[in-house]
Formats: sequence, structure tokens, C-alpha cells
Amino acid sequence: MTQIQWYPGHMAKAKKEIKNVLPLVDITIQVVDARVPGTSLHHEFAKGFSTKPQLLVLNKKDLADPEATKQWLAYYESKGFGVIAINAKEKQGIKELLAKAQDLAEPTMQALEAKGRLRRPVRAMVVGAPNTGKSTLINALLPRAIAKTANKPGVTRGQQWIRISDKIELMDTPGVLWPKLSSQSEGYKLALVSCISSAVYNDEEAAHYLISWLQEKHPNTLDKRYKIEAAGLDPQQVLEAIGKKRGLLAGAGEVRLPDVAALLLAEFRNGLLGAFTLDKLG
Ligand SMILES: Nc1nc2c(ncn2[C@@H]2O[C@H](COP(=O)(O)OP(=O)(O)OP(=O)(O)O)[C@@H](O)[C@H]2O)c(=O)[nH]1
Ligand SMILES: [Mg+2]
Repeated sequence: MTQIQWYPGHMAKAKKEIKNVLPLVDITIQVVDARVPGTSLHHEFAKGFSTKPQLLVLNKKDLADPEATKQWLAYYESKGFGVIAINAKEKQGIKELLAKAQDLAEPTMQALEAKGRLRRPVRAMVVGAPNTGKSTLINALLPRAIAKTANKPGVTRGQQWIRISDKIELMDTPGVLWPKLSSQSEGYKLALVSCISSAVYNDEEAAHYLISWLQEKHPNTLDKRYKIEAAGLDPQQVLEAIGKKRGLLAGAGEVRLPDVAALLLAEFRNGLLGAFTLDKLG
């Protein structure tokens, strides 16, 4: 894979904005993609950059392996995070998420009360890697009538609190965090879940990675979906076989590989090949 560029200026600005908001919130909500719960996590934020109790949300659970999701939830819970798996698109797990958010903030709220302060709604901010579903989650949390409370002093200009209920309010814009890539396979995994833009990787290379991964971990998946015999074929030959089956041919009968790669990636991303978790624990 070509060296991935994360535009450092961009990243620094986003981190600074998050840092400015952190003192104003009671808890943080980090959204990760349930298909890559390890790779899409911003470890620095998880481990201390977030100075507040943190709820880890494994979103897109509909696209991930349910058994693996259970294991990841247990793992993160054992590390002291609040955890929940949701499907923000279908608004599944939203009520439970709100309950977890309140539980996580409870000690803070009790400390405020002990100081003689009145109970107020829990304040939270949503952060996470690109495309993990932050905006979808914020929308799913919105009550029908959107009530934006006034700008609070000290808040970065333009940012506002959204009253979700009388118990919780959210920063209206999510913070984007770019996970650190320490290996090529991490880059491919993030490409497969569209966490990194197609400008920085090559569809065919990402498709090769996916094919090898499926052949190793879930053999027969490609055979079933595309009615091919993938055993013994290398990734390039698999793409050719799929292209022939799907009629993705150029004039001379040559398989249009970039189109086949794009098709395979799109079908994977839409869950048509199955529900898979690319990150393995341990
Ligand atoms: N299948 C599935 N798709 C989801 C879910 N949540 C979000 N999506 C889809 O994921 C894509 C990205 O969602 P967004 O909410 O835009 O993600 P984001 O984190 O705000 O992305 P950026 O603003 O680009 O960082 C959209 O196509 C959503 O419809 C989910 O739980 N399941
Ligand atoms: Mg967004």
C-alpha cells in the first residue's frame, strides 16, 4: 500500500478542538467500527487523552460477527471502559446507550451534588475515527423536536449543546480522531471499512487483502457468493473468476479488474458476504 497520509495539520487542529471541549463534558463517547474494534480505536484518546470516563460504542454491529463483538465488549469492559454495541443506522441500542452514559457519569453527578450543586443533565461529546457512524449516532439520539441549547461560555465558537433529554446533552459536532496505523494490514482493514478514503489506497490491493483474509478465516464465503471455486487460486485469479461470473469484461474478453475489486469491496461493506470482524483479540 502506498504510504498513508493523515494530513498532520488537520489532525492537530481536530485534537486541539477536542482538548478544548474536554473540560466541559462529564463523559466522552468514542465510536469505533465493530468490524475493527481494535484498529479503529484511537488508543491515545482511550488511554488518557480523554480525561473523562469513556463509553466505547461498537457501532455497525449488524456488519460484525456477534460472537467477536461479545468478546471485544468483555475485553474493553475489563479495561474499565463503559461499553455497548449498537446499530446506529437502525437506532438499535440507543436507549441502552443513554442508560450507560448516565451510569458512567453518576459518580461525577453525585460529587457535584455533594458540593451542594443542583443536578444538571450529563454533558457528553462524541468522538471517533472517520466514517464510524458518529453523525448517524448523534442523529439517532436526537429527540423528535431538536432543542439546541444556547452556546455556553468557553465553548469553541459555532459548537452547541443539543439537549437529548432532561438527563443528557451532547456537543452537536463530533470530534474526528485518526487512528494510528502501525502496519500495512491495519491500513487495509481501515480501507475495507471505509475509515480511510479511497484516495490513499488502491481498491485492487484492498480487495487482495480481503480475499486472502476470507480464504484463510472463512473459506467458501467467496465460492458461495460468486459461484466460483476459489480454493488454490491467488487473489488476482479470484478477482478474474468473479469478473467472469459477473460479466465485468472489457471488449477483448479481459476482466475489468478495477471494477471487480470495487464490486467486491462494495459487497463486503454492505454485508453481502456476511458479518465479519477483521480484528482478532489476543
Ligand atoms: N450498516 C450500518 N451502517 C451504519 C451504521 N451507522 C452508520 N452507518 C453508515 O455508515 C456511514 C458513515 O456514517 P456517518 O454517521 O456519516 O459517519 P461519521 O463518523 O459521522 O463520518 P465522518 O463525519 O466522515 O467522520 C453512513 O453510510 C451510515 O449510513 C450502522 O450501525 N450500521
Ligand atoms: Mg460525520
